[in-house]
Amino acid sequence: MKEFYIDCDGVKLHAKLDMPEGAEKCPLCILIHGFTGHMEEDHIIAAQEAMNEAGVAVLRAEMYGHGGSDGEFRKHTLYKWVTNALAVVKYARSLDFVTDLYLSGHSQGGLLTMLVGGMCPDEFKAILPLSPAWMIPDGAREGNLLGMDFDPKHIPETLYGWDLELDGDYVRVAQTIHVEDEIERYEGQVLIVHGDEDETVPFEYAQKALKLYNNAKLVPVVGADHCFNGHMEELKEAIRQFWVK
Ligand code: FER
Repeated sequence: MKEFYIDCDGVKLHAKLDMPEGAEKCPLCILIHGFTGHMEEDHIIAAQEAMNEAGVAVLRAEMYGHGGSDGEFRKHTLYKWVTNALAVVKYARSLDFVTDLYLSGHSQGGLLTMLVGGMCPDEFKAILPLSPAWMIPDGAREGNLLGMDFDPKHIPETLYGWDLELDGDYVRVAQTIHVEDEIERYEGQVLIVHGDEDETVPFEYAQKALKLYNNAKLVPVVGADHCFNGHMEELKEAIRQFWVK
């Protein structure tokens, strides 16, 4: 494992690169955590291990305001995360051992994966959104995020929910994001893995994405919650199977 920082316009992004055993040249998958998350969470490690076992190098990166990266949590927005992810993609592209590039992320990182997939439609061999939280922009427009209601036309200075404080700019940014447009722009292969008992992101969003994508596969994990607690082996198996077919 190699630990380092990737520069994003002066913002340091904490990253770790894990190589599969014995590989010289191999594919690489960028892997991104969710909202309030970081790269050492059990489900992120599980995804990383499954990819490594399938012969894929994994570049875990932490986004603005999360984990060991620069920035304050309350000031993160999806635009900042998109800018960060593009810097990570540029870094990954510069590595000469990489054969094919893949992008994966959990929840808000899964939403990010869907957005960046649409922005770089020729960059990735496939994208793997895990429990992607692509209802966030809808929630921002409807005035419901973090389990709290607000007036979407009079966005509060700060959102208080889930014991967190989040700047209103998060909502302003999220309101402008239309995930369907980016789904349409990405015509490559997509693997969605989602627990059918997810209490944070409704499973129906995975079914809706499956229909909208040109070439998607959905692996439901029966009985699993948002972070696949108690179902880590099924998450790993879904990911391994994607490569080892
Ligand atoms: C929300 C529901 C889910 C929300 C964020 C999430 C900002 C993200 C969850 C995750 O990334 O795990 O209302 O509001």
